[in-house]
Amino acid sequence: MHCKLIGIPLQDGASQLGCEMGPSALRVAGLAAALADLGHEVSDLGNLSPPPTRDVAHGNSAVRNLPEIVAWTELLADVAYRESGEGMPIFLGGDHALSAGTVAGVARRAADKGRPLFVLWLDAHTDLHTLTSTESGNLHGVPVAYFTGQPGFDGTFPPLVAPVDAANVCMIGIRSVDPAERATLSKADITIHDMRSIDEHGVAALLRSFLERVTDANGLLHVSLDVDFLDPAVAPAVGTTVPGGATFREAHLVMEMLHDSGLVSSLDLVELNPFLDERGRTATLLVDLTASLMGRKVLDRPTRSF
Ligand code: DIR
Ligand code: MN
Ligand code: MN
Ligand code: MN
Repeated sequence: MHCKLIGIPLQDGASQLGCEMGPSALRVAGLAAALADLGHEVSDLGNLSPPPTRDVAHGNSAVRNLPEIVAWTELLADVAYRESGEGMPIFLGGDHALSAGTVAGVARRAADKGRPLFVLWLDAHTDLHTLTSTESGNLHGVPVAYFTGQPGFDGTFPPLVAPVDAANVCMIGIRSVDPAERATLSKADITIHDMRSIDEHGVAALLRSFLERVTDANGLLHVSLDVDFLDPAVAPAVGTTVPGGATFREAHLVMEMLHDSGLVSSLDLVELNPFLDERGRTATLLVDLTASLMGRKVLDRPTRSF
């Protein structure tokens, strides 16, 4: 596989500063070498430069940094479209607002190929706010609403070439949902597995049924991994920790099953805030999880054993 590392030094969507350093921390933790050791060709495309902004406004005065996020979304939709033509783009965040652009771009690519795009959203949060409903005003809380084509983004965010069907989105690890997000969830057809669901059924059963759907539809699969999917005890380097997250082994199992599925075509690694890390342990964990997704394993198993 040709892995393309694309650094996105974006922090305007989060409340705390520091995600801008995420791409550097992932490089320092050895991401390129870990992938090369697995036999992949690796191209590090460097960091994107913050794009120029223009005046954009919205009636909700709580919204923060809208011109910056709109400009990044336009840029990233183009970059993601271009880089998903060949190989596997790995987007190094940067806060989760970047997924508005990366998912929009890979969805456009999937549409070109005549294949449906599926999205696996690994996160404590559903990130389903609209510009109107967000109370914090932090735009890392809106990407899913945008790329699934919920109303309220017209006139600010770029028009979507190919909205993702909400029925093709699966969220795992959820444990913080705001009231407005709950209302959207009750209308949209998103598959959502909260932590209780993981506790009751095990993450493998939940993921397996989703991967079977992707397989049956001949879909492409984008994985968006927010650091706060993980329990803060193993991944402290994130501004929005929520207790009771995925364990080290649950997260690795997800990545190992994703590898065995052979379905993943693009990946976001987001919300890493190196300023909040402890001697690089969260960055190192993200590198190890990515290695599991890209084929590192303890013992060989028959392929497609998910
Ligand atoms: C909260 C927190 N739902 C908000 N969101 C996120 O600010 O809208 N935290 N995405 O990581
Ligand atoms: Mn998120
Ligand atoms: Mn989150
Ligand atoms: Mn089947």
